[in-house]
Amino acid sequence: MKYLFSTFLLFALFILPASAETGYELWLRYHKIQNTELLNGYLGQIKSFNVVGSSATHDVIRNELSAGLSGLLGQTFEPSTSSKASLLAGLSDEPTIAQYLSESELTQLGKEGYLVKAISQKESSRFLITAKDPVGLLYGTFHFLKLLQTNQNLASINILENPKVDIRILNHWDNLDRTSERGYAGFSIWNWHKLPDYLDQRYIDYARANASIGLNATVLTNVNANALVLTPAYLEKVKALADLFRPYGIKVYLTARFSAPIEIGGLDTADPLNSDVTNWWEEKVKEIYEHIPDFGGFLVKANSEGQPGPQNYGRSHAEGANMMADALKPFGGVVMWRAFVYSSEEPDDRAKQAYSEFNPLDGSFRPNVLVQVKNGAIDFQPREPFHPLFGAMPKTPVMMEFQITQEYLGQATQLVYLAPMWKECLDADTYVNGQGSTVSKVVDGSLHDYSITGIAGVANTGTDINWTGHPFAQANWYAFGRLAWNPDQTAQQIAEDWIRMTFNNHPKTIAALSDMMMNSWEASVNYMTPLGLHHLMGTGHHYGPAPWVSNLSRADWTPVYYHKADAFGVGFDRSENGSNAVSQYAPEVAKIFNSKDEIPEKFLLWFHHVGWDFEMNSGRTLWNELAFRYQDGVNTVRKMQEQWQSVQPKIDDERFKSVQMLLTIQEKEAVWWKDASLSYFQTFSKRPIPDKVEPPKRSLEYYQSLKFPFAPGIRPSW
Ligand code: BDP
Repeated sequence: MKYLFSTFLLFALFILPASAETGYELWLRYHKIQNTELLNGYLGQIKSFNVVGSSATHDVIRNELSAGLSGLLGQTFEPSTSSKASLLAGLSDEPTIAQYLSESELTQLGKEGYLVKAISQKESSRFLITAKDPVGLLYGTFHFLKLLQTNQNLASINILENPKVDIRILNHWDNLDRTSERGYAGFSIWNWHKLPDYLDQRYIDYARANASIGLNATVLTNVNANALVLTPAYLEKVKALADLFRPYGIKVYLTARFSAPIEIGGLDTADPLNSDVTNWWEEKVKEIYEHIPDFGGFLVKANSEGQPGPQNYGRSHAEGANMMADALKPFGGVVMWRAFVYSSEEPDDRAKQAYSEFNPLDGSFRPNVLVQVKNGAIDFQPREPFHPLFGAMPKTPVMMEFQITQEYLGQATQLVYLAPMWKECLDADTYVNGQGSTVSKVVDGSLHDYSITGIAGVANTGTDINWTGHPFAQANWYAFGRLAWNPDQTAQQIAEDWIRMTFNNHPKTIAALSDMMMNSWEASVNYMTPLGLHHLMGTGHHYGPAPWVSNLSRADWTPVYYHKADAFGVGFDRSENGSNAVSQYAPEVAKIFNSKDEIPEKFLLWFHHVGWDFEMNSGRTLWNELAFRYQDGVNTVRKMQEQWQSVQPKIDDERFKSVQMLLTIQEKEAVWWKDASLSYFQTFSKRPIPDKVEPPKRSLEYYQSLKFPFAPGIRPSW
């Protein structure tokens, strides 16, 4: 027995890896730097650190630097109090720090901004991290650790950063029963039942992860809201989370169900102009701020997909939003009012409805209301042209809503790096104030001089050990934070940083993984919805292809409404001759979108119904091009499989196998999308599958028969 035990110990010590790479650490892996040149060079001169000053955030910084420096540099680091420490961190008005700062550095440093610089003297390298507020100092600390993790040369480092957007927020579509709408990584990370007394370590690690990428806010609950979260018992729980997140600079927000005064307030109306209703909200908001003095405010989905709202009482979205904004104003809170609305009666093109509803309301919202607009006018489809509301509300802060969780982009079985998609939208030119009026200038407030700005991402976190289900889905959380901080960064740079921090700094790893990531979104668009097609997914769960579905309770929930395939061709005519959705864009943009010949082909079928034999840029007919795109998407996934295989020696077994299996699933799913879609569209085009395109493996009837009653992420009532 004794022998057996010691044999096991030996096995455990020498054969099992020191710590399994579960992915739990995310990009905050502080494993010893492998580059000995760096370690023996100036990094070796980092012997001590001193975080000057005190606050809960300062303590967080000390812990992070102890863990980070000890792990990365391979020796124990404890906080020191020496003003000669190799790394000094502190607010810019601390005398120990101030002596190293110039006037111009001080003027350039804004709220939440930071400065990281080398203050080398003689032969010894020393470094300084400073900011005007503690959270800026925390951001600077994470930046410094990132420089180490990514093996950058620190010798003459001098980085001054300020965030470009004020509210950088995650939206959790999490329910109080711990299910997560459109969540593919297990249950909600909020354990409401055990809160407020049980404070899971995950909450802290969640806050660390967000702070490390500059996120400063979170909405804990689903936009399809449950009013119970506003009751005293739940507010205690919310307070517990808010208290934990505060040192990390993260403010808590909640979704507010418009009918809460009826459901939990005992009133018989939620009319925003009724004084009992306004009083109820005022009292409720007061109660919330007694629990959470820095509460951020409300996110509201109203009169959309069955949610209650002001229109139930004949009032406008502005009247509803302003009522809540007035209640929040004395405490500095804001309302994020969603523009994701489409009427159940309205026969108009769904893509036009949000603009039609909100554009006339520009100027009628209170200053503490932001209108939250999805990147595209339909619904987080694999690719959408930018939403026409960007640029169309100069007097109302319009904030961006991206979806990090991959509801329509492969859920948790596909590697799809979303930063290139977000960049395509942010970099798009609205032309509203002439050339260069990009969406990112709307979002960062510079185009219309907004007094408050925001960018939201629908979170992809869950209870899975690696947080996001697919190991590469972590990159989307990471990239969202980085782009929220500064929408002008490139998707490639963000990918490279993430790869270095999450995997390793080997050039082969970086080259292979960044290539896979950078091509993955275009590939997924090709094998799901090429050339501007959209909304072709399975009903309810949105998993897999179902372009044939035509019989749902509303026409604009069916794929056939969107692709309009017939004997002539395919695509939704939104040109002047069709729904005229093009007219919602500035004339320069509308002109291009309106023309079949000028429009970029990626948006062709979004705006036009095009004949099967229409000649594409490649010289192929539309039908052949469609088939080629589907095949191209599949081929890219196969290439991704090879690229992953090529880095096997550089990746730990655990994550290697996990991604390998997921890529096998992705390849099958890509082929399935191609085969099901082409078999279906062929019933209209009546043209052969071109050479070099693999013919569908099964019959159309087979694809139509597939059912997925337990696909994840679906709301039980859908
Ligand atoms: C759709 C989702 C649905 C959400 C809705 C929204 O399918 O679950 O409730 O968006 O954003 O994409 O409100």
